Amino acid sequence: MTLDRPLVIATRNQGKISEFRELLKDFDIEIKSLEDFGPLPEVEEDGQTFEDNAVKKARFAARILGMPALADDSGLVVKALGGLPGVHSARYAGDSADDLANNRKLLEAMRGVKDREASFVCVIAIAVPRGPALIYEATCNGIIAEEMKGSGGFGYDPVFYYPPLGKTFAEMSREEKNRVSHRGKAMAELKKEFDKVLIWLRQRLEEEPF
Ligand code: ITT
Repeated sequence: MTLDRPLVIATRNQGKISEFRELLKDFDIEIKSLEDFGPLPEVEEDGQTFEDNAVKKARFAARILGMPALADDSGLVVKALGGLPGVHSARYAGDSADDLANNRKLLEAMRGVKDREASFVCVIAIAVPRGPALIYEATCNGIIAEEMKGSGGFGYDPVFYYPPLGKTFAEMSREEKNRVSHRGKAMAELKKEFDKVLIWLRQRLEEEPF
């Protein structure tokens, strides 16, 4: 089963792009990301939930590129912070914040806090330009570390300690992280059904030529 056009991973986040390329490497489809298309209009991520934002990103990319698109909206939900940074994870320390600034702000907010439980959440949406989207969601539970550790991964990986393996996400290889992470688990669900998803995409693309 294949597609007559590429599947676009609707992100410019290099960390996500390389994780998705690894996760989809066994399928006979051409994968592109927004990085392959040069400057494009930006979608406003103003949804109240991960699902709203994931669908918005997937549909927007599908519409402007005329191709099926897969988008991921994800973030870190910290119990003691009432769920923050949550859907605001990418911009926790400000609109142009980088990963380091976000991690520093989080460690500062968590200084002296005993309850350090947190979960990573990932919602994946697959869409064509019009009509419904497919949704896959998964979480991964862990602990906010006292300090950053490790140099792999991206985003909050250096501060997300995963007790079953005794290390932070940033101390894991990509394969190791994909086996247990929120994104890896959501993708495992999607991969189980991927042949059916490709049939669904083909039908939708035939019904709605664009
Ligand atoms: P796109 O919207 O283009 O996909 P983004 O980086 O803005 O890229 P999100 O809006 O989904 O992505 O924000 C998710 C943020 O949550 C991301 O910037 C990271 O800081 C964090 N995050 C998500 N998944 C993560 C992971 O596996 N490891 C570490 N941090 C992660």
